[in-house]
Amino acid sequence: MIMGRVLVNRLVALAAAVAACGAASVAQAEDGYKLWLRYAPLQGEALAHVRGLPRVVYADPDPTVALAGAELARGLADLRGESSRPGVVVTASRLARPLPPNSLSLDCHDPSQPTGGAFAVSPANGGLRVVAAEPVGCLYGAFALLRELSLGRDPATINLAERPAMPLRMLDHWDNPDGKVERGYAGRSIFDWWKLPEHLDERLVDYARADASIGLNGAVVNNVNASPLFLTDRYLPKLKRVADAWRPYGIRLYISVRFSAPHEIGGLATADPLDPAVQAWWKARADALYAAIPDFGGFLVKANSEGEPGPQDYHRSHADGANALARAVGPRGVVIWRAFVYSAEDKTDRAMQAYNEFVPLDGKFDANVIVQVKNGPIDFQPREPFHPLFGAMPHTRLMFEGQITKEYLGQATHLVYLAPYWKEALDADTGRGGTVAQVIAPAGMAGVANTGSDRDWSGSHFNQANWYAFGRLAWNPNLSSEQIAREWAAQTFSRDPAFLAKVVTLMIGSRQAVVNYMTPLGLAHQMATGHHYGPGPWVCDLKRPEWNPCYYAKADKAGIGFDRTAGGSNALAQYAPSVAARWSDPRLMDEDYLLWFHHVPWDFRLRSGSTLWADLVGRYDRGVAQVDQMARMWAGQAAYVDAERFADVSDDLRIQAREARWWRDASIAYWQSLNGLPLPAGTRPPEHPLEYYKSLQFPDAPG
Ligand code: GCV
Repeated sequence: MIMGRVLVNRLVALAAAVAACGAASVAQAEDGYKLWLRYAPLQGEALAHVRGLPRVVYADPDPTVALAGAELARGLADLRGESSRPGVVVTASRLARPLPPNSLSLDCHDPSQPTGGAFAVSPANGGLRVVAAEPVGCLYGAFALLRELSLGRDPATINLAERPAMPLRMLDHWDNPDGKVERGYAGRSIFDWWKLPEHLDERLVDYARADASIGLNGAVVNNVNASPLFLTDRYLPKLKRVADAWRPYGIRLYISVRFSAPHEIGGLATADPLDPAVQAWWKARADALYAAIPDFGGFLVKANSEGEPGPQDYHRSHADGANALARAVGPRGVVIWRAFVYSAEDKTDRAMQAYNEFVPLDGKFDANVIVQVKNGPIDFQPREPFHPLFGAMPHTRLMFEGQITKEYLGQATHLVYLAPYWKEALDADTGRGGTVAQVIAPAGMAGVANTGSDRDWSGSHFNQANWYAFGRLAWNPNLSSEQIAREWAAQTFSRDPAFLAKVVTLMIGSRQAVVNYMTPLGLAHQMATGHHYGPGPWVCDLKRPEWNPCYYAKADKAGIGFDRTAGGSNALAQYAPSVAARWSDPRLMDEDYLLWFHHVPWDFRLRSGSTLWADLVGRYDRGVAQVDQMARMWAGQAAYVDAERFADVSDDLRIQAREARWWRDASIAYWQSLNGLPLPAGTRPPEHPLEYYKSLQFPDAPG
């Protein structure tokens, strides 16, 4: 965030507050730091309800239960508009039974309750009771109760019984030890490894609290393009300090490891996973980590991918590599092995390589190995079909990897709400015995984090919604995108129904808008190489073919699209027959995936009757119009949002509106240079000639 703008916004907000002095409800300037945990004072009947709740919270001295009690007392005071009078937390070694009347009680060691973070909340004895088998269940229950109350629910009607849908609910940080964040658009890393272990930034505690509030329970603290530093003795006390701070919030710490570390920092001649000395080295490192951090989560590995070292360097398989590390970790934790692989030598369709590599290994991974699969087969594109590995490895635990940081979706500034995007994959029927969400249920979900040192954490206020939504979906993938958007917007901005109706609509439509102005009709990877920000469909001169946007669109004078049918790469055959059948006929299929699977002529007729060319241009135009509409909707919300955050979002929408036009114009200019077709009647020509768009350079792009 630009300091000058922040300062100006603050002054504007202050001026507005002074001008409106005396008015009943002046929204105070906010910088977004509090995320969705603002607990803004309730009003009317909802206020009367929380004021009627007891002020005493009964907890026990377990650190997690104590946190839950304090959160409840503080949150209730804020909701009552009495922040200066937080309730009292009474701790006992175990709660007395019967429960004290007229109390809020946290009953957190009840063996009759399910384990794994489950909780129940119900009215009891004139108050409310949160019950769980373990302290962390109570913490989740306290946050859930506060969420319900924040949304205006009458406590007398609150009856919750929840358990997480999957055991691992994680964030992966692509943060480097020097503080830079790969594909990070929210400032620098939140981890200051240089000052640790002596200095622990309070932000790391606030981070853990935010994660816990949405049910997340793990974080990988460093980039998958991993530095071996994290395996050195020097980093042990640093990692320990963070893990200790996170433990009460139920967040387990994991690290990404570099496969060649035994050779690079261990002084061994090799990192061959079948070499006993290498195995002993990994075991010793794991033992040292567990001695410092008894609940250490485990290792995340990117191997033989994009130049990272891996077992194939020693003619071993991914299973050999993963199992060597898994045996070092043992039953104490897991090894999460990424399936994001594609090679410079392999000339098969990039979208097929992970499946080809991993399916033959099904059943060969140790029980504590989890294979982590991106939502789609390429790389977090605005729209991809679900990854064909889901459902295709029935004897291996598979985990879902989504990208919260919007590398290919407008990064910090474009407003794109990602819940509909992730749900498209999670809800997809694999045709092999369940949806993607069902396939991953025994393992979990990991989201590439969008957090950074910016005051608003995520580079923009609406990007916070994606962090929130990822946690909520990992907790329960059956939640609707609308419900999550409504919850988030009500807690983050305003509970006013008129505001929520507009903002939820804006959020829900935003994903299709970005698809329309960037990569409509199943196009993918049209972003300029390197920064992945703006359009670069013309790029075709990079050595590795699959790093060129032209590889994905396969456009020429005759047509456009990647033929993945039997006549082409036959990637379709990697899906279950029932799924492949849905996408095999370009005339009958869901046109959102048309050019992903088919190469068609420019005059191909879509079901609407228009030609592909006319429809494509129409979709770019629709994307631009959708962003304009989003900006108009937001412009009408000034009364509901503090001036600072209102201005921040307005500025971002202005950038998005300009850049949606840039995407549209550059793409149309390029396709036209290939097909030589006139624009459909009434269509605005691109603002500049193609050469202008090609000449744009962004050496200063973040991430
Ligand atoms: C961490 C994409 C990104 C890379 C990222 C890689 C991955 O290629 O552009 O920055 O590397 O995905 O997921 O490993």
